[in-house]
Amino acid sequence: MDTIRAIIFDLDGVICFTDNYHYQAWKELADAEGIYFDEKINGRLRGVSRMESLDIILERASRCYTQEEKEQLATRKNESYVRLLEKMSPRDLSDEVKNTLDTLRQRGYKLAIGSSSKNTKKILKQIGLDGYFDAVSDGTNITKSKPDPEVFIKAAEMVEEKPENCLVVEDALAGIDAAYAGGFISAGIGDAASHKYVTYPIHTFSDLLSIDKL
Ligand code: B16
Ligand code: MG
Repeated sequence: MDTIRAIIFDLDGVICFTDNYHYQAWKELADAEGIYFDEKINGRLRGVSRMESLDIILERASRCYTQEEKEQLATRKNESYVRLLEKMSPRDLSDEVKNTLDTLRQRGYKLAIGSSSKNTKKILKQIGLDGYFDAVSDGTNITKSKPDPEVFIKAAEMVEEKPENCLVVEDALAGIDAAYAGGFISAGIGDAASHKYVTYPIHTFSDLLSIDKL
Protein backbone atom coordinates (compact mmCIF):
# COMPACT_ATOMS: atom_id res chain seq x y z
CA MET A 1 0.00 0.00 0.00
CA ASP A 2 1.12 3.57 -0.69
CA THR A 3 2.23 5.98 2.01
CA ILE A 4 -0.26 8.68 3.02
CA ARG A 5 1.33 12.15 2.99
CA ALA A 6 -1.73 14.38 2.71
CA ILE A 7 -5.32 14.27 3.93
CA ILE A 8 -8.12 15.92 1.94
CA PHE A 9 -11.24 16.66 3.96
CA ASP A 10 -14.72 17.22 2.62
CA LEU A 11 -16.20 20.20 4.48
CA ASP A 12 -19.94 19.88 4.99
CA GLY A 13 -20.73 16.70 6.95
CA VAL A 14 -17.08 16.09 7.90
CA ILE A 15 -15.51 19.24 9.38
CA CYS A 16 -18.80 21.00 10.17
CA PHE A 17 -22.53 20.66 9.53
CA THR A 18 -24.55 23.03 7.38
CA ASP A 19 -27.22 20.50 6.27
CA ASN A 20 -29.87 22.23 8.32
CA TYR A 21 -29.09 25.64 6.79
CA HIS A 22 -29.20 24.11 3.29
CA TYR A 23 -32.54 22.54 4.25
CA GLN A 24 -34.02 25.80 5.56
CA ALA A 25 -32.93 27.75 2.48
CA TRP A 26 -34.17 25.12 -0.02
CA LYS A 27 -37.42 24.66 1.94
CA GLU A 28 -38.17 28.41 1.84
CA LEU A 29 -37.62 28.39 -1.93
CA ALA A 30 -39.62 25.19 -2.54
CA ASP A 31 -42.54 26.49 -0.44
CA ALA A 32 -42.57 29.78 -2.36
CA GLU A 33 -42.68 27.82 -5.63
CA GLY A 34 -45.29 25.34 -4.35
CA ILE A 35 -42.93 22.36 -4.71
CA TYR A 36 -42.96 19.48 -2.20
CA PHE A 37 -39.65 19.19 -0.32
CA ASP A 38 -38.72 17.31 2.85
CA GLU A 39 -35.68 16.24 4.89
CA LYS A 40 -35.44 12.93 3.02
CA ILE A 41 -35.07 14.77 -0.30
CA ASN A 42 -32.58 17.11 1.43
CA GLY A 43 -30.46 14.03 2.24
CA ARG A 44 -30.04 13.43 -1.51
CA LEU A 45 -28.41 16.86 -1.85
CA ARG A 46 -25.41 15.95 0.31
CA GLY A 47 -22.14 16.55 -1.55
CA VAL A 48 -24.03 17.48 -4.74
CA SER A 49 -23.50 20.89 -6.43
CA ARG A 50 -26.01 23.74 -6.07
CA MET A 51 -27.45 23.43 -9.61
CA GLU A 52 -27.68 19.63 -9.39
CA SER A 53 -29.41 20.04 -6.01
CA LEU A 54 -31.94 22.36 -7.67
CA ASP A 55 -32.57 19.79 -10.42
CA ILE A 56 -33.36 17.19 -7.72
CA ILE A 57 -35.85 19.60 -6.07
CA LEU A 58 -37.46 20.43 -9.43
CA GLU A 59 -38.22 16.71 -10.02
CA ARG A 60 -41.38 17.45 -7.94
CA ALA A 61 -42.28 20.68 -9.78
CA SER A 62 -45.51 20.80 -11.76
CA ARG A 63 -43.96 22.79 -14.61
CA CYS A 64 -40.67 23.14 -16.46
CA TYR A 65 -38.28 25.96 -15.56
CA THR A 66 -36.07 27.75 -18.09
CA GLN A 67 -32.31 27.89 -17.53
CA GLU A 68 -32.63 31.58 -16.64
CA GLU A 69 -35.35 30.85 -14.06
CA LYS A 70 -33.22 28.05 -12.60
CA GLU A 71 -30.27 30.39 -12.19
CA GLN A 72 -32.51 32.94 -10.46
CA LEU A 73 -33.84 30.25 -8.09
CA ALA A 74 -30.31 29.04 -7.27
CA THR A 75 -29.24 32.64 -6.55
CA ARG A 76 -32.26 33.20 -4.29
CA LYS A 77 -31.52 30.00 -2.37
CA ASN A 78 -27.86 30.95 -1.98
CA GLU A 79 -28.72 34.41 -0.66
CA SER A 80 -30.88 32.84 2.08
CA TYR A 81 -28.23 30.21 2.80
CA VAL A 82 -25.43 32.78 3.11
CA ARG A 83 -27.57 34.80 5.53
CA LEU A 84 -27.98 31.66 7.66
CA LEU A 85 -24.22 31.00 7.55
CA GLU A 86 -23.74 34.30 9.39
CA LYS A 87 -25.00 32.46 12.49
CA MET A 88 -22.00 30.11 12.41
CA SER A 89 -19.06 30.74 14.74
CA PRO A 90 -16.02 28.85 16.08
CA ARG A 91 -18.50 27.13 18.43
CA ASP A 92 -19.64 25.17 15.35
CA LEU A 93 -16.22 23.50 15.20
CA SER A 94 -16.16 20.64 17.69
CA ASP A 95 -13.21 20.04 20.00
CA GLU A 96 -13.01 16.52 18.56
CA VAL A 97 -12.54 17.79 15.00
CA LYS A 98 -10.09 20.56 15.99
CA ASN A 99 -7.97 18.32 18.24
CA THR A 100 -7.86 15.57 15.59
CA LEU A 101 -6.79 18.05 12.89
CA ASP A 102 -4.08 19.44 15.19
CA THR A 103 -2.79 15.93 15.97
CA LEU A 104 -2.68 14.98 12.27
CA ARG A 105 -0.76 18.18 11.56
CA GLN A 106 1.69 17.36 14.38
CA ARG A 107 2.17 13.93 12.79
CA GLY A 108 3.38 15.75 9.67
CA TYR A 109 0.49 15.37 7.23
CA LYS A 110 -0.44 18.09 4.77
CA LEU A 111 -4.08 19.00 5.33
CA ALA A 112 -6.41 20.15 2.55
CA ILE A 113 -10.09 20.78 1.87
CA GLY A 114 -11.98 19.20 -1.07
CA SER A 115 -15.54 20.56 -1.04
CA SER A 116 -18.25 21.06 -3.67
CA SER A 117 -19.35 24.26 -1.94
CA LYS A 118 -18.75 27.67 -3.47
CA ASN A 119 -19.16 29.02 0.08
CA THR A 120 -16.23 27.02 1.48
CA LYS A 121 -14.01 30.01 2.29
CA LYS A 122 -16.86 31.81 4.05
CA ILE A 123 -17.70 28.72 6.14
CA LEU A 124 -14.03 28.20 7.10
CA LYS A 125 -13.86 31.83 8.19
CA GLN A 126 -17.06 31.57 10.24
CA ILE A 127 -15.79 28.51 12.15
CA GLY A 128 -12.32 29.98 12.75
CA LEU A 129 -10.36 27.83 10.26
CA ASP A 130 -9.51 30.62 7.82
CA GLY A 131 -5.90 30.04 6.71
CA TYR A 132 -5.62 26.74 8.65
CA PHE A 133 -5.40 24.33 5.68
CA ASP A 134 -2.42 23.94 3.36
CA ALA A 135 -4.80 24.02 0.37
CA VAL A 136 -8.48 24.67 -0.30
CA SER A 137 -10.06 23.13 -3.41
CA ASP A 138 -13.77 23.92 -3.67
CA GLY A 139 -16.74 24.69 -5.88
CA THR A 140 -15.01 27.83 -7.15
CA ASN A 141 -12.11 26.03 -8.85
CA ILE A 142 -13.84 23.09 -10.52
CA THR A 143 -15.92 22.54 -13.64
CA LYS A 144 -17.31 19.10 -12.67
CA SER A 145 -18.62 18.27 -9.22
CA LYS A 146 -18.55 15.00 -7.25
CA PRO A 147 -18.80 12.11 -8.25
CA ASP A 148 -16.21 13.48 -10.68
CA PRO A 149 -12.80 13.41 -8.91
CA GLU A 150 -11.77 16.91 -10.12
CA VAL A 151 -12.09 18.65 -6.73
CA PHE A 152 -9.80 16.07 -5.06
CA ILE A 153 -7.34 15.96 -7.97
CA LYS A 154 -6.99 19.76 -7.75
CA ALA A 155 -6.45 19.51 -3.97
CA ALA A 156 -3.73 16.88 -4.49
CA GLU A 157 -2.06 19.10 -7.07
CA MET A 158 -2.18 22.06 -4.67
CA VAL A 159 -0.33 20.08 -1.99
CA GLU A 160 1.96 18.54 -4.64
CA GLU A 161 1.09 14.91 -3.88
CA LYS A 162 -0.14 12.06 -6.08
CA PRO A 163 -3.69 10.77 -5.44
CA GLU A 164 -2.36 7.44 -4.15
CA ASN A 165 -0.53 9.36 -1.41
CA CYS A 166 -3.66 11.22 -0.27
CA LEU A 167 -6.45 10.07 2.03
CA VAL A 168 -9.88 11.59 1.24
CA VAL A 169 -12.32 11.92 4.16
CA GLU A 170 -15.97 12.02 3.06
CA ASP A 171 -19.54 11.76 4.35
CA ALA A 172 -21.29 11.56 0.96
CA LEU A 173 -21.67 8.56 -1.34
CA ALA A 174 -20.88 10.84 -4.32
CA GLY A 175 -17.69 11.84 -2.51
CA ILE A 176 -16.49 8.25 -2.11
CA ASP A 177 -17.31 7.62 -5.79
CA ALA A 178 -15.17 10.67 -6.62
CA ALA A 179 -12.28 9.50 -4.42
CA TYR A 180 -12.38 6.01 -5.95
CA ALA A 181 -12.56 7.37 -9.51
CA GLY A 182 -9.49 9.54 -8.82
CA GLY A 183 -7.39 6.72 -7.35
CA PHE A 184 -7.49 8.04 -3.76
CA ILE A 185 -7.56 6.05 -0.52
CA SER A 186 -10.69 7.05 1.43
CA ALA A 187 -12.19 7.18 4.91
CA GLY A 188 -16.00 7.29 5.01
CA ILE A 189 -18.11 8.64 7.87
CA GLY A 190 -21.92 8.47 8.23
CA ASP A 191 -23.62 7.19 5.04
CA ALA A 192 -20.25 6.99 3.31
CA ALA A 193 -18.95 4.42 5.83
CA SER A 194 -21.00 1.67 4.15
CA HIS A 195 -20.02 2.53 0.57
CA LYS A 196 -18.57 -0.52 -1.16
CA TYR A 197 -15.51 1.41 -2.37
CA VAL A 198 -14.56 3.01 0.96
CA THR A 199 -11.08 2.01 2.20
CA TYR A 200 -11.58 2.85 5.90
CA PRO A 201 -15.10 3.09 7.35
CA ILE A 202 -15.02 5.32 10.45
CA HIS A 203 -17.66 5.94 13.09
CA THR A 204 -16.46 9.27 14.46
CA PHE A 205 -13.92 11.86 13.24
CA SER A 206 -11.25 11.02 15.82
CA ASP A 207 -11.21 7.42 14.53
CA LEU A 208 -8.90 8.82 11.84
CA LEU A 209 -6.14 8.76 14.47
CA SER A 210 -6.48 4.97 14.75
CA ILE A 211 -6.14 4.21 11.04
CA ASP A 212 -3.10 1.93 10.92
CA LYS A 213 -1.36 3.93 8.17
CA LEU A 214 -1.69 7.33 9.88
P1 B16 B 1 -22.95 25.65 -2.28
P2 B16 B 1 -19.40 19.43 0.66
C1 B16 B 1 -21.61 20.46 -0.47
O1 B16 B 1 -20.53 20.59 0.43
C2 B16 B 1 -22.90 20.18 0.31
O2 B16 B 1 -22.82 18.93 0.96
C3 B16 B 1 -24.06 20.16 -0.65
O3 B16 B 1 -25.26 19.93 0.07
C4 B16 B 1 -24.12 21.50 -1.40
O4 B16 B 1 -25.18 21.49 -2.36
C5 B16 B 1 -22.80 21.73 -2.11
O5 B16 B 1 -21.74 21.71 -1.16
C6 B16 B 1 -22.76 23.06 -2.84
O6 B16 B 1 -22.82 24.10 -1.89
O7 B16 B 1 -24.36 25.91 -2.70
O8 B16 B 1 -22.54 26.35 -1.00
O9 B16 B 1 -21.96 25.92 -3.40
O10 B16 B 1 -20.10 18.32 1.38
O11 B16 B 1 -18.85 19.03 -0.70
O12 B16 B 1 -18.40 20.14 1.53
MG1 MG C 1 -20.03 16.49 2.55
